[in-house]
Amino acid sequence: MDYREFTVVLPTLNEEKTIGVLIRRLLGEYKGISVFVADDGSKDRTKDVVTAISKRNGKVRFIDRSRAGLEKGLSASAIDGILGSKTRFAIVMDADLQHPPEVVGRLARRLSQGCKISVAVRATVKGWELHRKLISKALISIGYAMLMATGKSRCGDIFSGFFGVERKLFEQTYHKNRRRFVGGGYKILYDLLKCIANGSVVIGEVPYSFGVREYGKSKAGLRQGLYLFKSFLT
Ligand SMILES: Nc1nc2c(ncn2[C@@H]2O[C@H](COP(=O)(O)OP(=O)(O)O)[C@@H](O)[C@H]2O)c(=O)[nH]1
Ligand SMILES: [Mg+2]
Repeated sequence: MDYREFTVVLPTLNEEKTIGVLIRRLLGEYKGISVFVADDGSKDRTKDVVTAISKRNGKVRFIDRSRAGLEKGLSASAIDGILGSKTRFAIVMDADLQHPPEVVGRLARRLSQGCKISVAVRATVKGWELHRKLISKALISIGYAMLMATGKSRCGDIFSGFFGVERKLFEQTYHKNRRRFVGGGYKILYDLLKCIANGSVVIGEVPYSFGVREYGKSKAGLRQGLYLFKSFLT
């Protein structure tokens, strides 16, 4: 595998405890890979940790989105990272180690085999309270039904935050459908799927186990739930 064709996009908000470990693992396991950290003004040492690594490795980039006055949000940050990456493919993942770095290679392989999108599918989710599991299941059913009703391509985890995409496909889709991408939300993959021409892409799937967050705090909450309804309706 030639990892020079891949950029891992990492949206961050206060991930000082995990970001350094994650980037070093990615650089160690996937020779030649690029890393793009899109940060929304973390108040901890996230920026210091990443810029220290990027000084030694030109393939690691950091942007402080808050200084550029850009719209805040996980999806908005991921979009900037994908559009700003210079490689043929981009892989978006969380920076808190809940997305295992070893899955990146399997997502990359699917893309290099011809899938335009590859999705890490949560086969099990550890550590979520029952109410979060139930709400998630209900929302996934709604999203899935909406994709089905409009004849869109689907996959086993339409809300996954861990996926790879051919940059050209993303660029074209995003530029035609800018307003349908909800920057403040978490569900960029769903926004992408709902905008892609019917049945036009092959999606590769890689099952994995979504880990427990051991460091830092989840930023998911009611606000992201509301943004999801905006995603459904736009
Ligand atoms: N740039 C940016 N990253 C964010 C934002 N909210 C969350 N993240 C990052 O997105 C990833 C997933 O967030 P997290 O809170 O762990 O969501 P959860 O896993 O669904 O509970 C982590 O890398 C966060 O640092 C945001 O508003 N802006
Ligand atoms: Mg998380």
